[in-house]
Amino acid sequence: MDLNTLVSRLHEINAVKLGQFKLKSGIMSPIYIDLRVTVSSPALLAQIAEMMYQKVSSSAAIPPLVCGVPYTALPIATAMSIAHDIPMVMRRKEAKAYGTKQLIEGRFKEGDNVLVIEDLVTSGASVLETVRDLNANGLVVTDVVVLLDRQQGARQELAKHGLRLHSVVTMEELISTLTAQGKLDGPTLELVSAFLEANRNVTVPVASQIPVARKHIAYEERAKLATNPTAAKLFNIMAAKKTNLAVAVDLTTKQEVLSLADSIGSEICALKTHVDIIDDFDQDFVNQLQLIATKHNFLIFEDRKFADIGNTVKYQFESGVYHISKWANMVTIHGVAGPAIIDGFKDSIKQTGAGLLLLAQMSSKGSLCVGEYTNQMVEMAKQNADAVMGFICQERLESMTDSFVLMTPGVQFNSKGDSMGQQYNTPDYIIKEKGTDVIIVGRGIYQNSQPKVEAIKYKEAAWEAYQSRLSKQ
Ligand code: S5P
Repeated sequence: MDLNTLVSRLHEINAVKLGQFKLKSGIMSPIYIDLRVTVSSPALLAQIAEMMYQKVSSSAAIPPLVCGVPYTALPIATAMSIAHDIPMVMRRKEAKAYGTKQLIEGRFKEGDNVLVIEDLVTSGASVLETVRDLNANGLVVTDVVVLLDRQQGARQELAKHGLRLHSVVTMEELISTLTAQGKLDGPTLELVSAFLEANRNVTVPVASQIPVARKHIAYEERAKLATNPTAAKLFNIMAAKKTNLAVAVDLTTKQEVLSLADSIGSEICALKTHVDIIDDFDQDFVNQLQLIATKHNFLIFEDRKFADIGNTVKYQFESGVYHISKWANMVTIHGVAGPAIIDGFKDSIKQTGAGLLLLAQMSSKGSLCVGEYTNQMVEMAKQNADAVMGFICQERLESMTDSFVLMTPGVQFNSKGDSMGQQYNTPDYIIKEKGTDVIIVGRGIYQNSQPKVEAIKYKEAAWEAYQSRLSKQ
């Protein structure tokens, strides 16, 4: 298909729209190209993919993999992949739900080169987001192909990142073809031409720069970066005791919890409680637990999962039977009520230096703590970095800075899950592959006939995974 036919077909299917449109970059444009509509014209879609393939192959070697920028370019990439038998990989746009989901789907190996396919580029920001994720997974990108280059800075921006841009048609060519075909004239043509002139090769800010590959740094260094005192304390304990194991002691009598705490205390950095499941909870329990914690140098972590408005959680934290604020070094909170929940903790935290752990992701099947919710939890933490010490999460996200501690439950050696939706991963997978800091193990340890022996196994596995993560870079 030649350019003339392509432009007329795009015009016919209403992929070229005239009016006032806000582009992703924030710029207002009198012309908008909507290539999403091409999914309703499969023959045209296939021809577009072919034109893009020809364009790249005329000046560069076609890489062994293709990847479309989500979402508009996915069908184009698929069409090219099928027509030329080039395997495809897919980038997930959403933050992943939990451990097992990959950011890049498909089979590939480190160092594979990927051709990035996009419908059109303005600033190049969307392409760079995809390249960033591909790079983070060890894939290499040298070439990017688009149907339309809007000529608003993308070529230069991509070149800065060592990326060659191939485009089938430029905005200038599109406009001149439309004009020659009599589809653009009078004031509209003037408007469009003026817009093109004013915005030609203007480099608009790119929202998402490709970050320098993030290094894993040692826990003792992380302690220095921490903005919450309990986070610093925890990192220091982990480094000193050489353990990134926290144990969830979900037992229901004082005696059981205390004797397990004393027996495994030397192996752990934190002990997680659910005090509301202890039948005979009393102040003596707290006193004894604190003595054991001091003896073995671990922190007490009450997994209360506060979720109400600020005023209510203040009472729940400080009052009632448990007086959690008096003894817990750290507590978990949900973000459903919005950032104001944190205000409920501020008074007591100022005095005790305790830390809040935000539930950014959960280990249970079908958890709703995913995507935008997770992103907002990270934002919430950053806005309250004095009170928030870290996250309960299933993976280290780029947005989670090194000042936060990342703690992951849903860990067992020999089970994939329970009958009530819990999902398990191994210590090695969580610490090495998912990049979080602390494993939280419950039944894997306290239900074992030899909990101390088992705790040592978990401790060693998680510590080895951490060391290998540090030495890999
Ligand atoms: O997403 C989560 C968050 C938490 S805090 N999934 C979890 O399982 N937890 C807690 O971790 C849960 O309440 C329990 O205390 C522990 C996991 O226990 P296990 O017996 O399944 O290892």
